[in-house]
Amino acid sequence: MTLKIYGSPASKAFRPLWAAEEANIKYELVYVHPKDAAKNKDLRNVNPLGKIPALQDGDFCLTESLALTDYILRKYAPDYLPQSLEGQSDHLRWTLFGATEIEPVLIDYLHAKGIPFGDADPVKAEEKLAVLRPLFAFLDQNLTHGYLTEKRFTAADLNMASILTWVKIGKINLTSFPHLSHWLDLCFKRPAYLALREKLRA
Ligand SMILES: N[C@@H](CCC(=O)N[C@@H](CS)C(=O)NCC(=O)O)C(=O)O
Repeated sequence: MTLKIYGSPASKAFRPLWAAEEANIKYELVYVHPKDAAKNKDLRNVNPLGKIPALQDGDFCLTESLALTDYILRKYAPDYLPQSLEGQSDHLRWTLFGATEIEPVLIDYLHAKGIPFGDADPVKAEEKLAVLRPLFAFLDQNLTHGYLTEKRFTAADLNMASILTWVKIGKINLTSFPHLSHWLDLCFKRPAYLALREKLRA
């Protein structure tokens, strides 16, 4: 049975879709718009909370976008997982740092910029940027070897870069963080990332 990913590409479903492209597996995107998620019966069979993304692989169902990327890569492309104990701990560290420290502030920042809709609040946007800058500086310092761990692209990079797609959407200027900026460019130029963008455009 083909692995199914429920969600819309413009949501956090982009994360497992990217992982599936990196793993080069056959998968089906079951399109569910966030607005319709709560009342979509098929989705609720996979995720009773009615949130996207959700994954179904045979009898196995899973939720949480970053758990989905981990599952896909661990099962279908295990080389993407860091091999060393330190690398595995880094993977967990960066995934948690991205999800708990960076993402909530980034989302607040976007809302303060009026994205995706609503009134912009420039003062609040600047406050949120002031919180983000030291977090970006910390990432920058940890990217001097090119990638977040094991000096190669791993699941840790995929998770962090997929969280930082919000940086692109918010057009945040990263020139003060050259390592971070270079690394993010490399991530967004990966063949699997570009192939996914192309597929979604078609
Ligand atoms: N922590 C969850 C967040 C899931 C989530 O909030 N998904 C949003 C779209 S990105 C959603 O389903 N919204 C619809 C709703 O809450 O009714 C994850 O990373 O997968």
